[in-house]
Amino acid sequence: MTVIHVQGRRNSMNVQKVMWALGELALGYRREDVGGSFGYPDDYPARNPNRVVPTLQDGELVMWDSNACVRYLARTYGHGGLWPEETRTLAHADQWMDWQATSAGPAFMRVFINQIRRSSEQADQAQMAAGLKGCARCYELLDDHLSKQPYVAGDEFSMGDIPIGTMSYRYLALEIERPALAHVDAWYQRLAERAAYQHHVMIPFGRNPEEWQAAEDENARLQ
Ligand SMILES: N[C@@H](CCC(=O)N[C@@H](CS)C(=O)NCC(=O)O)C(=O)O
Repeated sequence: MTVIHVQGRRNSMNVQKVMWALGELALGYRREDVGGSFGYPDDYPARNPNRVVPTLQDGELVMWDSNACVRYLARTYGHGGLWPEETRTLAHADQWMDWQATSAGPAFMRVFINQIRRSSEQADQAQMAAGLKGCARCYELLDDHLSKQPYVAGDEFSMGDIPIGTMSYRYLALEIERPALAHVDAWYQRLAERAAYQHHVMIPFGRNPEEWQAAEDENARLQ
């Protein structure tokens, strides 16, 4: 049986994308706590010169960058499911993955870092305000898109939902200003019914650096 090795702490959003994909595909896996307060093994830079988590190993293949890892898993193990067979649907799944990485993700990180990872004294309010504005713009666009179809690439759940779905658990859980997002909320409810999403993504992350660290400790060793 295939056992995929993932290096990365359980409370990393980028690790969660890969774990969720593994869960959807019902693949065997072993996750190792790496990054954050767990630090990095000495051979990590040789495996991942980008020196962030996650790193995925499947047999001889070692690779990194979360959305690329999700694509690899979907293409290798999820034809007709996570990996849509129809080329236009596949193109849209791909598009929304890149959009998460290059548009929605950077805006969200400005919010998340200042709201959770920094103390209120350290928070950069200008960066936070810019992040909130960027997120509102991105989520209004997503809401409009999801008013026309149940999942980002069409009628079925696909790999396209994974990066933005992972981020959305946090965006919707934060105590921040958000526009009204009826269609995003309905899509999120659909994701929240999925066992792999519940297990790998819907993980409480606290409200401040102390609670964040406590949650990181609580999740150590959990698979
Ligand atoms: N583009 C990379 C970004 C990875 C990244 O920034 N990972 C964060 C965690 S979400 C990280 O490793 N932070 C440092 C650490 O945890 O030690 C990916 O998508 O995999």
